[in-house]
Amino acid sequence: MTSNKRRRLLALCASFGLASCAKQESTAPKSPGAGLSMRPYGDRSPFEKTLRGARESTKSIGVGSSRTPLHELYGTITPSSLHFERHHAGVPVIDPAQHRLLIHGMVDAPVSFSMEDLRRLPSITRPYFIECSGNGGGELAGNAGADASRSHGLLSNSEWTGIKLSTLLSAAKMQSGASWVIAEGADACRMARSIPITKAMDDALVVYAQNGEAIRPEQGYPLRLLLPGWEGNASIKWLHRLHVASEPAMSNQETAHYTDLHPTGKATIFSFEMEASSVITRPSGSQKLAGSGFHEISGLAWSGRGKVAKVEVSTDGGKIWQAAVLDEPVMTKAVVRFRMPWQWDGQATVISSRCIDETGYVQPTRDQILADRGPSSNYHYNGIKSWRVEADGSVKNV
Ligand SMILES: Nc1nc2c(c(=O)[nH]1)N[C@H]1C(S)=C(S)[C@@H](COP(=O)(O)O)O[C@H]1N2
Ligand SMILES: [Mo]
Repeated sequence: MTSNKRRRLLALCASFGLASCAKQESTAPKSPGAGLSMRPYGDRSPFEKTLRGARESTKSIGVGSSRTPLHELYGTITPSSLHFERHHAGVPVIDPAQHRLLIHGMVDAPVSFSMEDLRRLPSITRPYFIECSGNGGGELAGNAGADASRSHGLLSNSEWTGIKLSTLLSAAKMQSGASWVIAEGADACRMARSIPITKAMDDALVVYAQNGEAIRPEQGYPLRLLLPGWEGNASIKWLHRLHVASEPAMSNQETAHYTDLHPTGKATIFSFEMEASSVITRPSGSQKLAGSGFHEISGLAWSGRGKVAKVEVSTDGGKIWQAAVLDEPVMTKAVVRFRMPWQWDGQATVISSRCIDETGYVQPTRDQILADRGPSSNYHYNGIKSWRVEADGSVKNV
């Protein structure tokens, strides 16, 4: 270590008050049996009290959503058990041995795949985020909750394994004129969304695994559609049917919901892409800084249009913006962790982050969004997120 580096490290330790560790007692148990016994399916340390993100009120049985506690997590992968959930008609219990995926409509060779058939096909594993287009809506409405789970918790990032949808559609031999694929789920409402054929043949996947094991029932077991970078609603869970057509279905979910209402009363439909966004998770709402001095600022950034190119952080209420470090590798349409060292002077301030993606798109402010679209649609809200740090170290939503 160069003497310069050593001096900086010592200064850092001093800023934490890490002077003496001579008197540290060992916490090691006296015998191997005094700890936890091995379990068939592991669990976290009993000291980790992280709860699944607060469940919203449910209008009827099985309908509702839960949020990922972004402010309590590290890295980029969301533990499967903490993946957010959005169900419109409950979580069906599906025996994979009985499950089939039917591809029909404008195809020369209609085909019905069993799960065993699907697992024989060439597979692919990649991290991608899923974000509900309702994420951040509370920020626009001005009633977002206290923490990053409430403000941005309809976002999760998993490593998915499955098959390219293009592989399956090629097997079914699409006819000319085919321009939409209508995907339908095997839940009580048979939720359906129409997907343009260009997306279906580009990076769309049909996935059966999440973070190294079968996807959870709540994420669509045994099979879901995964449309990288597009609004979560279109990634149909419990996928059992793909109908190839020349027109979209104009289903309930793509006409009555998940459309963007303009102040004129007209609405945009089929607004699929999730635009660049970011949120500082540490320090963030409901956390408390232990004192002035060094703190790492860290958070998540993502773009449905490709890779995150840059994240900028401000610690003075938006006057000066500095580039944060992005954890490599930066993956397309996946969540990226950004970090910036910060010496907090102990004064009340506002911290914010803004994401710039590889297309050059810059995450807008809330005021810009209001000026562009008006206040009537709270889908696809991606405004710059700020947290207020009080002089006593407590962090609040602003
Ligand atoms: N079949 C079916 N697919 C569905 C839904 C649903 O209710 N039924 N919810 C959609 C919505 S609105 C979102 S945001 C995502 C949520 O995926 P997740 O619950 O795995 O997080 O799934 C989508 N796919
Ligand atoms: Mo959603």
